[in-house]
Amino acid sequence: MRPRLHIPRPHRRGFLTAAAGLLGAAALGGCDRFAASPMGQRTLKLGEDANLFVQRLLLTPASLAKEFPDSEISPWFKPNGTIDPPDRAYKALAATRFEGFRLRVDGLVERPQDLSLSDLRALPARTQTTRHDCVEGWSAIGKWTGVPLSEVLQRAGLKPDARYIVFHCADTMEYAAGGEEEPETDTTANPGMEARPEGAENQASDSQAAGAEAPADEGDEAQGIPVRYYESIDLTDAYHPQTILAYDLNGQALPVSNGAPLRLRVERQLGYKQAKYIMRIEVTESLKRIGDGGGGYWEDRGYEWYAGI
Ligand SMILES: Nc1nc2c(c(=O)[nH]1)N[C@H]1C(S)=C(S)[C@@H](COP(=O)(O)O)O[C@H]1N2
Ligand SMILES: [Mo]
Repeated sequence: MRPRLHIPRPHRRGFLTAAAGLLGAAALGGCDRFAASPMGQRTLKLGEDANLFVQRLLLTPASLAKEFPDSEISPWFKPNGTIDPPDRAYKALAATRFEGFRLRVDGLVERPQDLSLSDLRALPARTQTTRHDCVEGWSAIGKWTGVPLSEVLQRAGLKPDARYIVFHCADTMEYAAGGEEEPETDTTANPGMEARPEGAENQASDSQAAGAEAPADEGDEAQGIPVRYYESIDLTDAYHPQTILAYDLNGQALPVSNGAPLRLRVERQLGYKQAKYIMRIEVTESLKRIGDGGGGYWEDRGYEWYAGI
């Protein structure tokens, strides 16, 4: 399946130009002040400031997902898909409450980053109460707090060829046989329904229960190569103000079941885009060489890459 951009390439420039036009009229908090200041005029150019500029352009009310009052927060945010990654490396991190966690940011960036949870919490934060919609047909409203993805990307600095942001997750979904035939996968499964094809999690926990040494994160002859969850978005969504790397849910540290220590919120898309257990963010020019090239674990199994709500 070919990934599709939300805004077809030829229209993208038009969209940004239109957004720029709105800048003159709309009151955008610090933005209009910045743009109007002599300093702003001078610094709104290509380079470092392009990130900020694009981010501000996208802060138009029409493009925001609906946000809800606290009174509408769901009493329980149903965990779905992987709820307890079987991977040994992940379990080790979870055991120390993610003290050793470092979010790796690499690929087409000027300055690769390794950010601890306290690094991430020290960056500007955004809180948003939004509705999550799973293709399975259920919804939940949660209050998410995290760092805008744009902040992290700005620190890393995108190279000119950057077009996609790929989220590599900790959780193994299945094992691929190395060098042999593709293992049979259940293409009828809905994201979140039977998210783990038979065996993956059980294999890992069974072998652990039995005291075997087989690591879920390195693969071996018996289990094959781990296929982990991954997702991707384009730069338009990456710089959207509601696109955050969330570390809190409803004012508490994100539970493991909902994606601890860090999960994506990309609010104008469906549940399966909301990558949990993010370990690494890779900036790429193309999605072709990642996974099976569809742009995500479920996309590789036939689901839409742009899963707009
Ligand atoms: N790493 C990872 N991210 C994931 C999934 C998963 O299995 N693994 N499932 C997706 C699906 S289908 C949904 S609906 C949401 C569920 O998020 P929740 O557990 O917070 O409800 O996570 C998405 N992100
Ligand atoms: Mo889902």
